[in-house]
Amino acid sequence: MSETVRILGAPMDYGADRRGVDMGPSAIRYAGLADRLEDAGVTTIDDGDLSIPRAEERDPDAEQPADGHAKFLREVEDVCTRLGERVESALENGEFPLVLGGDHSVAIGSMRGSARDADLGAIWFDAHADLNTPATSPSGNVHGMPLAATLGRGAFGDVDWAHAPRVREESIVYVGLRSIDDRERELVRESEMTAFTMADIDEYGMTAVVEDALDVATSGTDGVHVSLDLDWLDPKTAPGVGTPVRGGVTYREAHAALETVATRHGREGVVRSMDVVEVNPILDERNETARLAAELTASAFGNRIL
Ligand code: Z70
Ligand code: MN
Ligand code: MN
Ligand code: MN
Repeated sequence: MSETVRILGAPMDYGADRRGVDMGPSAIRYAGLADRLEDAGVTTIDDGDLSIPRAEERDPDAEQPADGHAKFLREVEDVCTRLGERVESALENGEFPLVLGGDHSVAIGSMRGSARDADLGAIWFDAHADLNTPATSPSGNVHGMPLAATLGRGAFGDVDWAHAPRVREESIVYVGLRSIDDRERELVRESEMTAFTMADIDEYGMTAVVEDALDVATSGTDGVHVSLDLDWLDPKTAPGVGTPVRGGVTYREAHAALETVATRHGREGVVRSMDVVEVNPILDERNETARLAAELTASAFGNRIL
């Protein structure tokens, strides 16, 4: 029986400074996401986009934690609550929820929904650690905080993320980490998360790293959430992102990584949910980052040449 993927658009840019990631869902769809997924043998249903008020209509600092800064906190919470409900009901229908961001704070909603009825592991394909709290964040941007929010770390003021108690630190794995804030480095070092940096990919190769990451994320869990931040790739390959960091993953490494995920998913059905985030069409070159996002998602569902 073929897998049914429910596409959930979350055109949210509250969590990032560079405007434009709210156009990510349209750009990824326009780049042929549904066709690429159908090439991979998957049935797709597109839910369209969540309705999200424009940032200009809101005050980023209307509600702030006593200690620290988290812009548009209430707005992010509202979107993530609605998104989490959609993710949960897709899973209850036996479908695979695929969330299109938007900035990376959408992952708070994806993981909350995915972890509601399951112990969840996660693989974080990202240049960044996204483990800041409002107190440690240098920017106040919530897209640098989704893992802290999910783990219930840090004080987010009155905002209760109703965080998924079923995501444990030891089930979270970074792949491709290469940009980390000073205070965040301590948080990662002291955590029980597993971190594979770009140096680990150089040393062991992408396929071996992703195999290990899957072993960690599946151990003692009911399934894995895959979070793909396009700034994971090298900016020469994926220029359409808000926070480019040089020295990233190549085109071939990226496909190899997602194909490794697909192989394991095909055998064991281990992946429950996925998000594809941080595509910024304004900064892109002829939609190539969005096209890459669509292709890599298809690779994650087993698309092959032969
Ligand atoms: C920085 C911060 C970040 C994504 C940038 C950057 C975080 N650590 N995350 N781009 N996706 O502001 O917290
Ligand atoms: Mn990120
Ligand atoms: Mn339920
Ligand atoms: Mn990132």
